[in-house]
Amino acid sequence: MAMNPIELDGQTALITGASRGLGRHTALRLAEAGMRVALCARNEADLRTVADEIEAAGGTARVCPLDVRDYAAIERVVDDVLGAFGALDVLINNAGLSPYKPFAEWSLEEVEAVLDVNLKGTVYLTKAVLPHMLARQAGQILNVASDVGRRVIPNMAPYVAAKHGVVAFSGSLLREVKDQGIRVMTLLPGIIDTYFGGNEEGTRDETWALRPAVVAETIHRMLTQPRHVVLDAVTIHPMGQDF
Ligand code: NJP
Repeated sequence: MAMNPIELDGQTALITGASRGLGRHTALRLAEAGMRVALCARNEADLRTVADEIEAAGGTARVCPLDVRDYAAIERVVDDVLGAFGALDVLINNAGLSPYKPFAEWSLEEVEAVLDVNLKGTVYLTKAVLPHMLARQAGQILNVASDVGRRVIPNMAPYVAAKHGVVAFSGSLLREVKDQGIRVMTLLPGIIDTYFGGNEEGTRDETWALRPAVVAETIHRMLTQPRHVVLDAVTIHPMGQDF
C-alpha cells in the first residue's frame, strides 16, 4: 500500500469562490504547492487581483468569471480550463453565501440564491467535471460545506438545509465513484475570518475565528493524503466557538 502523499505539483485545480476569503487562500496555497489553478467567481477584477498575486509568486492562474448558478456558463468554463490546462485533477466547490436573520425576513431572491449557490452550484460543477474524471479514472472533488451541514442553528434555515444537502451529496457520490479512482470529500468548517456575512477579513467581532490560511492548509492536507485514504468529512472548529 503506497503510503506516500499525493504530489500536487504539476496538477490542476478549479476553485469556485476564489476571489476572496477561503477560496483565495486555498488558491494561493495550492499554487504554492505547484498546482495550476483556475479561479472562479462572479467578480472578474477580484479574480484578476488573486491571479496577479499567484503569478507574482511564480505560479500559474487562469481567471474564469463564473456564476455557479448558470450551468451553460459552467460547461463553457470547464471546456476552457480543459483546453488550457489539458486536464482537471481537483475541483473545489467553495462558493457560498448566506444572510443571517429570521426566515420570515428572507426575500424569495435570498432564499433562491442561498439554495442555488451553496447546493445547486456544487452539484452543477460536479456534474460538469465528473465525466472527465471518470474517463481518466482519477480526480479529487472537495466540497466546502459547514459545521451546520451536520447540526442546526436558527436564522440561516435555507443555508443550513443547503449545507446538509452538500454533505449528503458528497457522501453519496463518494460511495458511488471511490472504486473508480475518485475521492469526494467534504470540509465542515466553523466560523472563519472572511468576508462571509458582510465582514471584511480581519474585522470580525469573533477574534477567535479560524484564519482562512489555516483552513486552506487543511484543504491541502485532505488533497495530499495517500491514494488509499480518504478524509471524507473533516470538521474544523476554532477553540473559541460554541459548537
Ligand atoms: O466567504 P466569502 P468564505 N457564483 O464571502 C463567491 C463556507 N463557510 O470564504 O461571486 C460564483 O469571503 C464570492 O465571489 P463573487 C461558506 O459557506 C464559511 O467564508 O465575486 N461565486 C467569493 O469569492 C462557503 O461555502 C464560514 O461575489 C460566487 C466567495 O464565493 C465557503 O466557506 C463558515 C457566487 C465567498 O467568499 C467560503 O466562504 C462556514 C456565485 N453565484 C462555512 N456567490 C465562515 N466564513 O464563517 C458568491 O461554516 N460567490
